[in-house]
Amino acid sequence: MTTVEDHVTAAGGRYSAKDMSVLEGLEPVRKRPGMYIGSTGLSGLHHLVVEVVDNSVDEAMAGYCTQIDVTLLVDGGCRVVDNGRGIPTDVNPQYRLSGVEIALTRLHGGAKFGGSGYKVSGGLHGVGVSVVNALSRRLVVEVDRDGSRYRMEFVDGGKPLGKLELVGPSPRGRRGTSVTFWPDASILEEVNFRAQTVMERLQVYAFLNAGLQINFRDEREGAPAPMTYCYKGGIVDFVKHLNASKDPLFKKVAYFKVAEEGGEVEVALQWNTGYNEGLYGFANGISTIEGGTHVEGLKKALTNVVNKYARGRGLLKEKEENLLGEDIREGMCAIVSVKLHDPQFEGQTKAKLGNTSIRSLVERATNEKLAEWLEENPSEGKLIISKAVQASRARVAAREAREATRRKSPLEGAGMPGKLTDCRTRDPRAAELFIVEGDSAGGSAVRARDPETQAILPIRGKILNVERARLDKMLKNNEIQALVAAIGAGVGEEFEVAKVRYHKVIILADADVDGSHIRTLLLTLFFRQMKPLVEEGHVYCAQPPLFSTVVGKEKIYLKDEPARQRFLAEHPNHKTEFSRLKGLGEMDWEELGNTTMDRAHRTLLRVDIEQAAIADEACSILMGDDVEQRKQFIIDNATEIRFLDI
Ligand code: 0RA
Repeated sequence: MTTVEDHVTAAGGRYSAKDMSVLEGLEPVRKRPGMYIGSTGLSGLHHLVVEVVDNSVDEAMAGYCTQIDVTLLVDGGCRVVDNGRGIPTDVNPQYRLSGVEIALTRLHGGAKFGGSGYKVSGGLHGVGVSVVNALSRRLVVEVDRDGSRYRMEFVDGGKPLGKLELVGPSPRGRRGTSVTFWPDASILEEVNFRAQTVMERLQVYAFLNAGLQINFRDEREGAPAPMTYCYKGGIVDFVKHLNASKDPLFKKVAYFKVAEEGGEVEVALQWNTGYNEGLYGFANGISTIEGGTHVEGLKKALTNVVNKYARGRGLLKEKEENLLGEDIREGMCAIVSVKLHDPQFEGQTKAKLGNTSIRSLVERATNEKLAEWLEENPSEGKLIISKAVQASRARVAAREAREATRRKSPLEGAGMPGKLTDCRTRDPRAAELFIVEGDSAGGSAVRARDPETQAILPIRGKILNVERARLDKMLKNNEIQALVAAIGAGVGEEFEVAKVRYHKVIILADADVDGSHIRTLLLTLFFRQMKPLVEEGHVYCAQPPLFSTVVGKEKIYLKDEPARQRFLAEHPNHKTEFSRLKGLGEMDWEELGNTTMDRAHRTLLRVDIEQAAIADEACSILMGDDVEQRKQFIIDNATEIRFLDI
């Protein structure tokens, strides 16, 4: 947790440049960028924005900043302006460097990074900006402090062009920091920001910091309209927002906040009439998609409180069994946001909170505060219990349906679905499953595949929309049964990612509207019923090329419009027309193999969930009942339909 005291030095003075501990220069960042930002691809690129905004958000959490402006510039830069205290400008006597120069050119002593690039120290100032500087071809920082404006510029990964300069007085009353950076294309594979990704992240920041105003503007061509994110209700608004794409069970949102010496917990809960559970954890503003102690604490106390309440009110009879946690959480939408010193991030993607003290804090807070809320809101309490009771009945029905599926198609060997053309290898790490739309494309894929490692499962037409069905109904659908059996790791609560038979599950669908619909249906199924499959990065989308053309005797395939533009730039004399490939059906099996399946030539998109809550919302809107809302969503996102951050 960042508190005001954190920035007051031991001597009791104001935090200034002399208090910044200095470790080392920026070479390690340029040598091993992945260590600091997770990857050098798109997600790493956006991590740079996050690192800069994080510092401004820290200022806000400490109570010194109320507004952050993020702008994507026409020339490829990104500017982040806040109205915080401003990075210290005075010169540190030991290092003879200004605070600004230290913050931007030295890896901070307190900074530690996990494998995925998450900041493990959470809430420390001046940690991330130097990393951003190291990975930028140019960076300009401006600070308004004590009535003066200072400026410093860096090039080529953090080389200062001169010293921190006093450029004049600050505009009237202005205070704060402005960082503008241009990511370095010689290190990053991708330097084109995606407005949508940045916006999602900013929205989450705004939800987690009640009252903080974040303005987003994209000045590039074809950009979405400017957005302002500001939520007076904080995570209560977050929950309302998530449930707005669903049908809330009642209007109120249960909310409580408890702050103690060791940390702070804030919870907001609401139920909807749907069947999914949406429980999102954050620690120091970082999304913990793998859960952790805060989420465990909430779940445990929730089960306990709701059962006690149901018994106390006679809503659960003496001879009836306790409600299970999963029954109570059906249709629940909850945010648990904790702030703590020294958060420990664990797990595969360093997105699981490990601090055990937080478990008991969340548990105690929930036991006390949620019980109070239920006492004060008996009609809501009754609705929650009656929904959970229905869920428990459906759970029994689903178990029976699952058992029936299992009997029909045992998970191993001989019981594989008839339509599956399996690969020979039994090593899941090498094995790939292509889910192919339609029997004819399925036939081509079978011919084109590498039989050792590539399995093909054709699926016909539209699979069932799982967003609108409970598990028992889903499991009666043949396409879903075949998928569950082929992947071999179960489904729903019983899904065990360790048992998956293929480490790459690849959706191969057309690039047209029908193809994207089927892709969305499949992703929804995976996201809702096999979430670890997505979380652990086993789900991919194949990318059949959109264009082909001929150079001499050779047929060339180009994956998308930017690829076609690049090709034209590289071949200015190219005269041959481009044909637009409409679908998998237009390619013969050899073409399909060469362009889309062969490891040497294909490009796969890995599906990942950075902001699980937002992905959940996209899922609900795209697959739910509200047609108007879906239309609007598609219109809003038309330039770039992004789903689950692919
Ligand atoms: C170190 C100390 C103080 C503020 C900051 C860093 C700071 C860094 C960034 C980066 C972006 N915006 C920022 N705003 C502030 C505290 C300074 C004081 O005590 O006056």
